[in-house]
Amino acid sequence: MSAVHYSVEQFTAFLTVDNPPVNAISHSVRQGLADGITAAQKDERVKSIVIHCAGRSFMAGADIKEFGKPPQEPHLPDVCHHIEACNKPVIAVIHGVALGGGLEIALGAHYRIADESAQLGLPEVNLGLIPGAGGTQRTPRLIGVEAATDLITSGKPIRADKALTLGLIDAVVEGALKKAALKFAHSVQEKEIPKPYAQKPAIPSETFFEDTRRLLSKRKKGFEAPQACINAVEAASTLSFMDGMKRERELFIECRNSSQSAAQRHMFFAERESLKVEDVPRETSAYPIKSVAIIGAGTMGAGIAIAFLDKGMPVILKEVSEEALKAGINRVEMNYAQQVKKGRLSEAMKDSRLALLKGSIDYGDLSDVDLVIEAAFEKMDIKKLIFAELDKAVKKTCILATNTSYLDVNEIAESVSNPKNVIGLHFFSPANIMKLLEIVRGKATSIETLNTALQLCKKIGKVGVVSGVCFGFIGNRMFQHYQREVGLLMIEGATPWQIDQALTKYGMPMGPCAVADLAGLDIGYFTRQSLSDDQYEAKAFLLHDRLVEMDRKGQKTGAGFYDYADRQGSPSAMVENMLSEISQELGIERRAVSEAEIVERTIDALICSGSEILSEGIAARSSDIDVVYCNGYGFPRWRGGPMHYATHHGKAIIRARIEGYAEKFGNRWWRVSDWLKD
Ligand code: 3H9
Repeated sequence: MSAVHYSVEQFTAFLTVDNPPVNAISHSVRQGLADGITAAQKDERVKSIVIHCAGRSFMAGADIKEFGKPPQEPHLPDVCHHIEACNKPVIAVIHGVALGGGLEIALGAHYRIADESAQLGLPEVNLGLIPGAGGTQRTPRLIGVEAATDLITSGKPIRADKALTLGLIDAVVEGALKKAALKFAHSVQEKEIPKPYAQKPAIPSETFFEDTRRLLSKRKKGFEAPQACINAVEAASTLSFMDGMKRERELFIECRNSSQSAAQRHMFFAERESLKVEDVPRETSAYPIKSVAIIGAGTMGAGIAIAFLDKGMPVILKEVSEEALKAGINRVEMNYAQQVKKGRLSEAMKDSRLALLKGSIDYGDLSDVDLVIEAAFEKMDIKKLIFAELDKAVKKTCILATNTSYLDVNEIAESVSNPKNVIGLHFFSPANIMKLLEIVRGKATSIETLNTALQLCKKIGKVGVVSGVCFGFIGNRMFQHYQREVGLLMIEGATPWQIDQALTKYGMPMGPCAVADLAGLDIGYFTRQSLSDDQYEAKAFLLHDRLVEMDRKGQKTGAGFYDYADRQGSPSAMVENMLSEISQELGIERRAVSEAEIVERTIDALICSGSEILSEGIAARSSDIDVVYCNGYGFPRWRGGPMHYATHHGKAIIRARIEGYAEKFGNRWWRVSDWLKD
């Protein structure tokens, strides 16, 4: 059955695309549109043609699921040409979103109208692609090179009113869309068909393309697609339309076949898959969450509060004393004041958000909230006491969540009478900015509680991943192994700056030693105090611990791995000497460590522990681990996360390396689990 219906009303042919859920332009949509245009051209009753969509939106772009399969004719650029070449006026009528190929179809039409809620964009760059159906050639001709470059390289959609101002659409319409579509169609059916794409667009300045390339190479470091986007837009201003289209096609195919695009498409689906839990069917009920209390108003608690206030949810911040509470409220206020100062938020928005915030030092004030998130000290005794207090104070249906990064959620749940309502909600700092939310499912957590957390995650705009209970859950457990190899490489001969350089070259936004300095070396120090020697490789952290003990705790104390005269930091001769001493104490002869070894051992450590996590069922899918690493730990998205990287690089190669490490260093940490054997 065709995904495009043909009907005629009042001299107007309606081509209605109906391909739920988002009207992705699959083969059947392309064929249906091409056939519909041909039919309408021949249909004597028809004087104008409307392309519109059923369901919640206009077309959200090419069907990404078809990438990687053999392409089927008609290709999307040809469909757009066919629409453009039609001798009757074609009007695209947009509601919801018009994205990627969806907007390109609309650009092929002679006119575009949209309702007020519509959003239009070319997000291909987020998938490692460029717009490949004329978007890079028609957009600059319509709205100018600068605005088009912004739309195409940012990938961010714009609202209908802005699209109208830019000239991307012809009108914003109110009321019933079909009626407005007919009215517009009647108004243009006797007019000459516009041909806006004949002229080359003017170049804003001689250095525009070079400047933009330079800017993008900094802003989107490591990503190839933004550069391809700018090359395609440049072609629009130097070549004829048809030659520009050819150049766009070449660049599109190059991107589509690249490993970066495969990785970014993998991430697109991984982020949608991660909130699907096998034993939580769609019909599972969820508790309504209309208010939330946060226990602990430190940096993390305040960040979580902001994440909820930003979504218009009332928050009670609970602290142990008036003084601590005042400091916590101040953290939230300061954050909003900064946002206003930077022009990101209006004064009125700040006030309306702060009006939703209350403070308390009394558990009795939490009797009515729907969700409590505990963000207190990372100590089991403290957490148990808090949960026992909460058990007495909150209503029966209240969800009790802990933001612990490492501790046993099952043990915490033992402190309450209804452990079914207990769950881990592990936010990443700063909690109002970082996208990742690890949802930790305890052994008693009910599917209703879990489903509530899954729904909540979407509501507050986070990317969620469900983890089972283990020390550090998915992210921090793996990170500890990564840090272990960093520590071991240092005592074998590498310096912190050499390690940071190798890993930033690999694509990490910061090296692990610079990250540790930024977060504060004391954080890991306190966590390690609670571990026994058989839980971690103590010698790998000797330098870290000694630095903390001499008050070199990182940026906040002006020194850590690096010396900080400024935020950049510089290599420290003292740290290098300390490393030599540690190596000598351990009887290790320092040697030259190559960049390749640094990358391989640290990334292999992530993959090795990730595959162990999968074998134990802590993560449901390897792609969930990728979602954690790309959204919480800055793993380069264009590599698709450590597990995608392993698959792409070759599991057999990684497996052989791990077997080699096991032989050399022992199999305490280096073990090949099932996922790698697969
Ligand atoms: C392109 O157009 C290339 C052309 O320039 C050139 C070609 C030659 N295809 O996100 P949601 C699925 S590249 C296939 O949860 P929301 C999605 O996987 C494309 N499937 O909903 C999910 O499936 P499931 C450029 C797609 O309301 C379901 O739809 N376009 C596509 O939060 C619901 O999605 C883009 O990059 C697709 N294009 O957000 C737009 N899009 O239910 C990508 C979605 O099985 N899409 N699905 O998990 C989006 O940004 C969001 O999905 C959208 C809806 C805003 C549309």
